[in-house]
Amino acid sequence: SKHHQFLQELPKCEHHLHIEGSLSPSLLFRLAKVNNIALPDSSIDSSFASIEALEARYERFTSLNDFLHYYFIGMSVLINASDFESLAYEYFTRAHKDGVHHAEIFFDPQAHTERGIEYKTVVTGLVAAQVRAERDFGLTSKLILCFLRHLSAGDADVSYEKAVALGHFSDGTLAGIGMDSSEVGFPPEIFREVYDKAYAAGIRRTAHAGEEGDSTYISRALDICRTERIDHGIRLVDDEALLKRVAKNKTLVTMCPLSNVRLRCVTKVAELPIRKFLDEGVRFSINSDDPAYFGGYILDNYCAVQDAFSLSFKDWKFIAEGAVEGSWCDDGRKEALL
Ligand code: ES4
Ligand code: ZN
Repeated sequence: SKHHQFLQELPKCEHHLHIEGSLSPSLLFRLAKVNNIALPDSSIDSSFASIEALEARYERFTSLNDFLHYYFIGMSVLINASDFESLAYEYFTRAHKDGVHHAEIFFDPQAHTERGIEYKTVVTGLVAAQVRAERDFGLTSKLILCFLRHLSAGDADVSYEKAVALGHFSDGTLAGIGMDSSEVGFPPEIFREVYDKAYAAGIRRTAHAGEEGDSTYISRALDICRTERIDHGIRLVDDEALLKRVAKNKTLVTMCPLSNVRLRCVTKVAELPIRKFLDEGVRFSINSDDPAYFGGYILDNYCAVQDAFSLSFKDWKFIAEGAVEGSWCDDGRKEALL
């Protein structure tokens, strides 16, 4: 439709994309074969019988944890720097096609170091893809180091210090830190110390909050971890005062509509508080989260929002400008993006 042409051409920034979540079933099977990685036996989980069976399983996630089980198995096929480079370059190619001009990408170093892949291998591959994407498409990008919240605060600290020691925060490779994985039962304050260190060092901070967890996960991320963004944040609607505070402070909420439907946080996109956020002036961006798992890349998410809310040109202008303003790039790049 003509709206979707408009949405394709609209300059976009992506702020909520787990690079490991852009691993398609076809690349997963291909890398399992070339790297000689054993996937679960299909007599135990028939989802691994074929690409098609795995794709079908991805349409039936019942929760965040149900998804995460497949997400962690999937990334076990990533071994060499070149695997991470291929993965990220494929993502950038698709993002460019969808009209993304700037991307800030989550990655989960602990999920790789835990299985014997060095932090440096991961970053080397991702950076190689970033360099090619900027050269080939003019697409700028940054990495955001995420802590797995089902692991300990001590483990998070080891991951953080590794990045600090390699100078990846000071040299601009990493735009900041985040936290992801299972939310309920793993509140933000577990990671208070490492967030305090990042704050003291002037390193930017975000956290997944209010996806499956209630609105107190959002207030605790803001108050205790002093996050500058909230990833998902859909439970903001349950706390009117908190929502008004987020609007006033221009805190960026990175929304992922198709993810929220697939993980059954909402039953349909129309249930998301997008109209409320626009009316209250909450700054938010629309993102793809784990596009290979959730049935859509960023433009699919933009289109799903348009189909559900019939937004005006003015609404889209507010969203697009807010996404640039909320980006973690320098002012010169922001001016070019606007
Ligand atoms: C994630 Cl959708 C989502 N939520 C929390 N953690 C994640 N890691 C990858 N995708
Ligand atoms: Zn996410």
